[in-house]
Amino acid sequence: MLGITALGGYTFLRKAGLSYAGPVQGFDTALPIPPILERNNSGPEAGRYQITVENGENSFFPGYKTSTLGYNGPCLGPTIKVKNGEKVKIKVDNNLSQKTTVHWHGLHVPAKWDGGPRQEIAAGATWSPEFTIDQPAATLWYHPHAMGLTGEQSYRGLAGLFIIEDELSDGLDIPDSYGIDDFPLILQDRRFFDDGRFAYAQNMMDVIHGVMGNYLLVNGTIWPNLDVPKGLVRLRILNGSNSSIYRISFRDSRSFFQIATDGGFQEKPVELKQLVLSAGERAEILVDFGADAPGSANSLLIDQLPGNKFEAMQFRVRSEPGLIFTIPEKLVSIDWLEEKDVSKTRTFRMETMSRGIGMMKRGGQLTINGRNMDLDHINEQVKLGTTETWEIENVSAMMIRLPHSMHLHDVQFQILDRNGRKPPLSERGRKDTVLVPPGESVRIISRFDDYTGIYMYHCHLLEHEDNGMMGQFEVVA
Ligand SMILES: [Cu+2]
Repeated sequence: MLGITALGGYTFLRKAGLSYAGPVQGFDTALPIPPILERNNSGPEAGRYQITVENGENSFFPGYKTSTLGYNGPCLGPTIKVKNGEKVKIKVDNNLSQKTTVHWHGLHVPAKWDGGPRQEIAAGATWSPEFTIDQPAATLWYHPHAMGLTGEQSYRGLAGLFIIEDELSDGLDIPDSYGIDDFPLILQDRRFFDDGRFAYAQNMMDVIHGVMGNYLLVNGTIWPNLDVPKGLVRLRILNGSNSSIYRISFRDSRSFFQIATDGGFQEKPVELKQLVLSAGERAEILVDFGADAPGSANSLLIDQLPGNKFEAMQFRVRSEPGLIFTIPEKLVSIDWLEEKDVSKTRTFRMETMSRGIGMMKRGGQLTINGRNMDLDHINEQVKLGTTETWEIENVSAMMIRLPHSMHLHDVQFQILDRNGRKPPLSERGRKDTVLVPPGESVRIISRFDDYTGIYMYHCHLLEHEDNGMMGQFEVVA
């Protein structure tokens, strides 16, 4: 049932109930699984891949059409799946009528192939990055990152997964059959005008708080269902929203096991009943449906913090067991970085100036260390091959308490502490994005190896990023 709600002079589509208890749709669309991007060649030379950024049209509701952006299709993009050590050449054709970029979020690649705002692809142009995968198995992703356009282009549909496998992941006895017992879940919330168009960033509140949607999309679909084997299932979860923080749980409050953070496997599975991911973060989890009755249903609940509650999708347990797996005792060993090896400590103050709200749309009031993003200014210089501690503070003005989500390009870091305390088990591992709640301080440690050049650090709440909460660090020899 669709209703209409008015907000700030605009009218939006609104579902009848906004709580779990409220009426929901029938979960009658099967969850689409993004296809694996096929190589255009075979043999030992570099794998060649094609990505076309294009305009499209999608029907999120029966009878409504939404104009969208997608990679190789109308919405989202194919999953790129490669092995560690593999050399890849990706040809990106920009068929849009505006510039874009393709950023490999979480990948450790040379600065010129990073796909940040310094690597613009003009309308109609082609960009051909090539790099060798040099990092452990992980669920990473790719998305646009052009100056001032990241939020809108992402909102309209541009995002895809980038999965790396390695010998360790191949050797683990866990589900890894893509689309059979190993499922990607790209979570995004969206708001629509009453004619079905995406309602992107219309007022100041949208810039400050991020654009909060009242519909939850899983792999680009509202209220999908997924048939799962009666056994252990692996979910690769991406918070692909623009600015939301999600608390993820199951309708029956069952336990599940987190096995990976942003940048790869954790040392051992972490038992959880709920998991919080901020915009840009990923986690892999194992869920056991082995004791569920065939034909029974469960659902994935998502609380937007603070905001809507979504019954996002339904799992339906098949009668066949699938392959038999158990939760492993141990996953991998992580090379923990140590503070004794740190050669430099830096502080990053993420700040919102309440006095400047009226100016925010022109930029300037969402800052890091008092500065707005400037492509002509290098904020930090980092020496190649060194280890650093970055202390990230969320300085909240009296009236405005906003969360931020700090993302570093180039590296996977580790969280040393949150407000002086060790991070929760769910955050112990390789990370590239970290939630920094209002008033809090997070210390991370990272090594800057292999590549010199200019990379970004920024808030991954995309409306904050687009309004200047970003800076550049240059790795120098
Ligand atoms: Cu932010």
